[in-house]
Amino acid sequence: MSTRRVTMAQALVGFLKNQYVERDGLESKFFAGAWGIFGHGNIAGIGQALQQNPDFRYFLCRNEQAAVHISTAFAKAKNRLSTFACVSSIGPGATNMITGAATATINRIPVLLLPGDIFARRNVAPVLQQLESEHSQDISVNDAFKPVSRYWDRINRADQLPCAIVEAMRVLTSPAQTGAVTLALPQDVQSEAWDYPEEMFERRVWHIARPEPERALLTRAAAMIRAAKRPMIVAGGGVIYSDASAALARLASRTGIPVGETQAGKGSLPFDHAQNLGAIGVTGTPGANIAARDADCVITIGTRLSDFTTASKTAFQNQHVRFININVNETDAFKHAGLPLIADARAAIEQLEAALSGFQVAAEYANCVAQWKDRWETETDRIFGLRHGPPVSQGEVIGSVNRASRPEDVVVCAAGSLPGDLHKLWRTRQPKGYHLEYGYSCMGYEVAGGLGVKMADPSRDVYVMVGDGSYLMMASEITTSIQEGYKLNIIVLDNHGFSSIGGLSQAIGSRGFGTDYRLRRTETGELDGEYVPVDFVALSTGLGACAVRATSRDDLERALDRMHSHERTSVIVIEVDKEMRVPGYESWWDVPISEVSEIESIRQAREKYEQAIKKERRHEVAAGGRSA
Ligand SMILES: Cc1ncc(C[n+]2csc(CCOP(=O)(O)OP(=O)(O)O)c2C)c(N)n1
Ligand SMILES: [Mg+2]
Repeated sequence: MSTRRVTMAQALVGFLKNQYVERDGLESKFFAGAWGIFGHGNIAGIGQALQQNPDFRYFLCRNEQAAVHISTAFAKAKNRLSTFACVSSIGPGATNMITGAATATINRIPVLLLPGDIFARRNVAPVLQQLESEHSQDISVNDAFKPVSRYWDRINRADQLPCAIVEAMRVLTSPAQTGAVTLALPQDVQSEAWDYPEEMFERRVWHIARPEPERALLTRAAAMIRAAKRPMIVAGGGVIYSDASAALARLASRTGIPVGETQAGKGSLPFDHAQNLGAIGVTGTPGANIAARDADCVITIGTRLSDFTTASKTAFQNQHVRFININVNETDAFKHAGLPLIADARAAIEQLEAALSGFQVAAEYANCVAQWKDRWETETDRIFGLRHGPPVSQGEVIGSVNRASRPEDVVVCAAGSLPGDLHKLWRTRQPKGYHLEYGYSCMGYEVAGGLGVKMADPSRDVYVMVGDGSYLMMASEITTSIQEGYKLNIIVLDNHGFSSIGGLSQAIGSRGFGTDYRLRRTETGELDGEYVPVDFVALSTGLGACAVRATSRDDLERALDRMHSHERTSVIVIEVDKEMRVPGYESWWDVPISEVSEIESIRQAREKYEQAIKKERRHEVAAGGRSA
């Protein structure tokens, strides 16, 4: 066997740069390079290996958490067919990546994390940044990656690497298993040489399968749909990752079955497709939520059925409702006692369409769908057309940005009140036009995520819409976008704190406690003074962006216009009225309220809560579904 004597880190980089994936006959490189920050825990190992492999590009970011968000957003925009590796030193550099790892894993997006680790040889311990333990020397902060990784390993000997990296690749390229994969790299082992088999460095292509649904279950599913009076489809992220939008559009058009979209699934259909009722769930449209309420057969495709989609299990109220779950992931396919079609979304949709040939929903139901759609367009126009303030309303700002963007452009967002409003209002015209990280809803994802999306397809303009709270948490990657020459369009909606959690606080009777950015007043000892002054324009220009403030709607539209001519990352800061919210429609979310309290408003909220929770269903124990 011919071998190559290289360090463990050199072998790792040598392997990663030769990994490819193939789906539907199309091949692409799986890793677009590595993001990260060096420290003593990786500069001499992975850092040196990256330096001698310029064809595996190293990208320097400002925060390791951001490195993972950039990579996650890139991989999501690439339908999980490509991603980055993320490297860090030991200790804080490594643990900064844990939030990113959780974000990737919860959203089922592949990223490879390579945190440095303490010496395997141990004799010099405790090294700088080492967590010591009395009961084991086989522990480091990197053990904290275990619950947030789909595969976790520590390379304690150079010759362990080949066994670990093929497992890492298996998980990263598995549509059902994918998420963050962590290989912890002790800093001494990174620099140790071994005679690695030459074969390890050959080009390797990982096939991404499109598993087909089981025939017998597909036949049963088609029979269930044919017998249904009010069938409905819930489209999740899996529709988009599987590139199944065109297949779904055909199925919906031919059968007339309406579609509700989850956050990850928004964009599955263009907003004006005749069967697209838009957002479903807590942040859904009235049409989608009424359709869900009464549906007797719900066909879910590529969704985890999170509480935002199921309105905390209150969305589906028909006593006879049954679920058919199309999902590559077995756990998801069995949810709600559904008939499990464990399959690729596109393969299953195409086969279902064939099995449903000639089937159409009743004319009366089709009319309802058309009316709901019309009414929703009118409601969206009303919200976009408000002339509130100044400060203007958030809904108007969304309307202006939506109009300023082209169909192929992408809106990026993650946390706050914007995700719900965007879910309802954004008119998505292409499957990749709506990029929401709403699995982990991680404040700080927005700017970093925007950079990942832009890198995935520089021909699209990226509009990052971000609240002041999230912007303050991590605006740092503006600097990185300038370093790399990727232009982002960032709209900062400043409402001096948390509109989302502030609204929730009102709803639970807590009157906004701890959700405004206000100065502490000596008289009261509380945060109830003037607003904390923050100059977001100065912050943005300080990081290297062009930035302007807009105060009115006309101002905003002029600034959006001018944004097109800016060459580098550009920021518009606009104050929005926190109290002028987009309403909720026909839905509910379970946030438990104190059973006892000294505050009257909390007692009142609790009473309402006790009524509302009665609507929660136990679909998981329903007979039928899988045994039907
Ligand atoms: C990292 C992180 N911390 C806390 C939260 C909980 N949280 C959700 S939204 C929100 C407020 C976001 O504020 P901002 O970005 O200004 O958006 P707004 O609610 O004002 O629209 C908080 C604290 C979160 N999602 N992520
Ligand atoms: Mg805010």
